[in-house]
Amino acid sequence: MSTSVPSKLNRKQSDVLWEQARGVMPGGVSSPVRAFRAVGGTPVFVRRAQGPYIFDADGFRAIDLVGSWGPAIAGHAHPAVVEAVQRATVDGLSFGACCGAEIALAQRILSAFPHGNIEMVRFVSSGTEATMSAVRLARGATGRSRILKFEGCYHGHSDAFLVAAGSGAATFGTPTSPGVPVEVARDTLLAPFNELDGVTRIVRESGDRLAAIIVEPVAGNMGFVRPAPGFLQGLRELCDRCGALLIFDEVMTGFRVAMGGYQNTCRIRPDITCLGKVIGGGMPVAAYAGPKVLMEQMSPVGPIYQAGTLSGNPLGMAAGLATLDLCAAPGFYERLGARTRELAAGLEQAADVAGVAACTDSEGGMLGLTFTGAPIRNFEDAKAGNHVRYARFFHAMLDRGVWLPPSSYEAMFVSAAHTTEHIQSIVAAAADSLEEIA
Ligand code: KE4
Repeated sequence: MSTSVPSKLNRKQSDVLWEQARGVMPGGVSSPVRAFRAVGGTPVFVRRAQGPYIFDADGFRAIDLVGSWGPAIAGHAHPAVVEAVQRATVDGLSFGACCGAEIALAQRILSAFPHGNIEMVRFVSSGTEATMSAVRLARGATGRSRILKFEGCYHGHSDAFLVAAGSGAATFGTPTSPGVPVEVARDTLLAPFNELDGVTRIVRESGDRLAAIIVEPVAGNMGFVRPAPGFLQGLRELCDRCGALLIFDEVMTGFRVAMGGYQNTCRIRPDITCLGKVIGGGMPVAAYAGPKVLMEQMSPVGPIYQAGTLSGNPLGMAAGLATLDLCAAPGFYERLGARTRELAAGLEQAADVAGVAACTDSEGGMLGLTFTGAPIRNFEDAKAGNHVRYARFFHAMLDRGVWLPPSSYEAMFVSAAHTTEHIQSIVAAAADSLEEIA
């Protein structure tokens, strides 16, 4: 949807690169959201990033609230992370063999989940691999084929997840993408996020065929949507009732909203946890994790197969360890959460002054801004937001040196490198921008 007034700044070099990119890569990008289809204009080409900033091909600097979609929690190119990766690099980039760094990062992750539901970790190279493998584990362990996901939750691009709901409370999936066989989609059920009625009916009618319920415990792919009181607990009880496994997709929330993840905040214990983003500190690292009795059903111990050339890659392990070291500093999440709440409050106040309907919410270092009159609770609410206004806000902020997610169906991410001064600059830019677009 090309809707907004593209950037007023002269981004000549980005235009040149954009032309070249579209000649050699589909849509000019390696991942669709980067193409600015939702906000219009020429995508930014980042030349380098440092701390809270990105620097684009035209030399413009912007305060970054995308943070590589979550990994840059310590700020871009943090010296400790860079040094750890440089040190690992000189010993070789990839072995395709066991290495001690995998054990160290696995132990570090396990230590962040002290409640007994996570005893083993398997590393993969993307969030998609993590959730795809978690579903295969759930299907293999239960001998069942159906899974249930929630509208508006995104779990990566494996076939089982590229399905849309039909009408009604909980329905069979229909493919949202060519290439996804109907037969695959029909094994994925959809229900509205934050509602238990549809899930309860599914469990009552055919819970004995349900392998897993997968959910983002705090949704970050339809904007930021907080779980309603009792929702996650209800899913846990429904899974216990029918023998399905509960999968928390914490690829985004893991080590982002708290040490470990949101499950440590909400105290609901999933059977399988998917992680990514922060645990790789910017390198391609993700993981799925759970109790030994489940995880040891994975090859080579058990019969359920999953593999990966670059899984447990030494550079990724080094970046992840250095990042989690920084996250383990005393008060890290308290400071990050306070800074993020300060931003959320500032944005909401700026909208209020400009007479623009907007809602914000945040958890740890993750926040959402929607141009709606009330907080969004599900995908229907998210779709009803003013997306044209968001697109205009995006460019107005970019022109003022603030880089927001190029889609209103995303969350924003604050890093430890964002100071109060950065937050105040963002809020000032927002006040100006909202006045311009109101
Ligand atoms: P990747 O395969 O992109 O590493 O992870 C997939 C994934 C799984 N689960 C959750 C909760 C996720 O948010 C993601 C990926 N997040 C998007 C941003 N919303 C990645 C950005 C992109 O697609 O380019």
